[in-house]
Amino acid sequence: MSTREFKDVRALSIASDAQQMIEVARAEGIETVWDRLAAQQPQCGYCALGVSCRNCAMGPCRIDPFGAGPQKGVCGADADVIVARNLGRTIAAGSSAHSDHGRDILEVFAATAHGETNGYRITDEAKLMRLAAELGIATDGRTTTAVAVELADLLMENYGTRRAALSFVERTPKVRQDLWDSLGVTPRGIDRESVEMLHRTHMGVDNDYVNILLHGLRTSLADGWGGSMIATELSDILFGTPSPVVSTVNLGTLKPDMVNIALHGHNPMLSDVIVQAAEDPDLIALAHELGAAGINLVGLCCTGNELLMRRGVPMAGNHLMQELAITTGALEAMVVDYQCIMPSVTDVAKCYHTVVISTSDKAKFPGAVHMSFDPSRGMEIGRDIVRRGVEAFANRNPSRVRIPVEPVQLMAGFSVEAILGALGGTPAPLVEAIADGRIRGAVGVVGCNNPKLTQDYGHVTLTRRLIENDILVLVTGCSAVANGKAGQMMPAAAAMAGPGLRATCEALGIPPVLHMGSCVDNTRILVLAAALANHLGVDISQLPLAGAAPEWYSEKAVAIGAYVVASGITTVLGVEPPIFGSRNVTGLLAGGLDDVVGAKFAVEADPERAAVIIRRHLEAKRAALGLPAIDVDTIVAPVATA
Ligand code: BF8
Ligand code: SF4
Repeated sequence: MSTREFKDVRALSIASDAQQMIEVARAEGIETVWDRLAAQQPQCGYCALGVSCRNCAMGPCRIDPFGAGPQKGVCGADADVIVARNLGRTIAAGSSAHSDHGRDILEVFAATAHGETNGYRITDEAKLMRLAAELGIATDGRTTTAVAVELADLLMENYGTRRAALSFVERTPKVRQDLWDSLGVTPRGIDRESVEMLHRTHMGVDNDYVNILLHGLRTSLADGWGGSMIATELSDILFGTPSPVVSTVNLGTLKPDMVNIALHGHNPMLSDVIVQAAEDPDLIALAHELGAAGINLVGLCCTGNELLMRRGVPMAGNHLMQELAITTGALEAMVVDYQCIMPSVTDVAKCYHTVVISTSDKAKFPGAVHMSFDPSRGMEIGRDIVRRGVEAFANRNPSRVRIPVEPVQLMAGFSVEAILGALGGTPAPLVEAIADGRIRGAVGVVGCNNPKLTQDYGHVTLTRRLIENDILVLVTGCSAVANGKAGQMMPAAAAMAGPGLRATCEALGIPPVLHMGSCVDNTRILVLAAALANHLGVDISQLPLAGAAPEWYSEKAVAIGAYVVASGITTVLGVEPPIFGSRNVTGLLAGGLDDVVGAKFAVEADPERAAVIIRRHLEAKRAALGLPAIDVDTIVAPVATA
């Protein structure tokens, strides 16, 4: 690596484990995501504004944002069309990623229903029956298998062109369904909307930026109320619906005397079997033979969240920790499925004894061992993977093992079922607490890490400001991991909350920051929002709710933001999306959309100011509902001391 001025690690991450391991990587000459970001500077200004297009071979084209150069691409597309098309394709990619994950779960569910899998069963039969009944499938006197087969068929139809609306659209308030119908954005088929977006954004199809953006909302809704929701619901049925569980988080979850295997990616269908396989006495005996005290599984990213939520598996870290987990020298294997897995992990692994094991035929990694996943031999493959990890322990160099911190405790497992259970089976107590002002509202703080921002600072700071102002925070994905590392997710963290939220949390024994799962589990937040709206007989957009993605990076996050807004929940982004090259697109998304769907986007990189935007928004919603509200002009950011 070339000699370069390194930034102070405190500017890169607020997490001590990350700071220490970045120093180790630097000392050992191991390149990380932060080094590559620095090497990419300056990044392309046209792309950052969204005004470059390479959709056809007459291009690539770009629009001069200062007005001096070209204002149209070769085909005649202007900045509005180019920005809208790029955003539309981003939403389609994100929606496709979630929805294809949902399809993989659905296929395993269908195969399990037909008795064709090994290592799987219907774990939550009651949820299966509940869901089937909700979707109009007869359940009385029928076997689990018969109901599961019919449910699988019905949900498969949701992917294609055989429906006028996706099944789960019915979960939204009628007034929202009517609104979507009137706008022509009711999602019809999960695959269909993404394919149609690719069609519309081909040269010379949809040349109206408003029309493209509306279809962008429809494409995202096919994710939120479709593919992602199917992933969540069926994962619960197959692997169990989460309930509160205490576990640990950060790189301290790696154990110096044990075989450490990290499960990284997004889909629980293989990793859940691996958790079972790791209990195999023969494999544990093999670990002992090689001198290890046992087998320690940890999670990374959303596969980690899935396992944490359902099985209490410790969480090693969020997105920016994947390379650093290897630099501990204590990781025998990193088992990856798909999404958010940096291609660089195999490069870092080459500097250690770590084996990277890829498992999905749609996600191969040069330098990894590929062990193709097949649900008909699930348990056997799970055992083979764990054995591979155990065998790698023999190659460990103990002098290179550096585990930087002690783990921190966190509570996870807040499915909607668990939250309603804690409330006594109905949203009424939560509604009452919101109505009388003990809780001012609820905010979903979700999404990724992005090396452009100090890791975890946005998540942790925004969350702190919200809870201290009596706002309940719901977290998923990499945000949840950040909050967990910062100690915001144990019941004792109620002491950090304002008096109303604190009293409510203490009465229920819950933290003020509720871990609702992986990124596909953002649909749990949608379901909860719809349940609150239906309970009150109002639209989702009338509720004192907001979304935030302080450190987002991925196309999936764009799809999530779009479906949250299209569902009526205003969302604040901490990283600029590439739309600012079009004043019209920006104006619509950050302004006019409020009149269309009752919610809009805001962009604010400073979490202190984002907290102010959100608090003002919640109080305005409270006032409109006739609830006691704080004068928004009195809500201001703390004066910076640095
Ligand atoms: O789906 S939050 S970095 S790991 S995209 Fe990825 Fe973002 Fe993390 Fe999970 Ni979600
Ligand atoms: Fe250029 Fe139009 Fe082709 Fe895009 S679609 S590359 S703007 S000619």
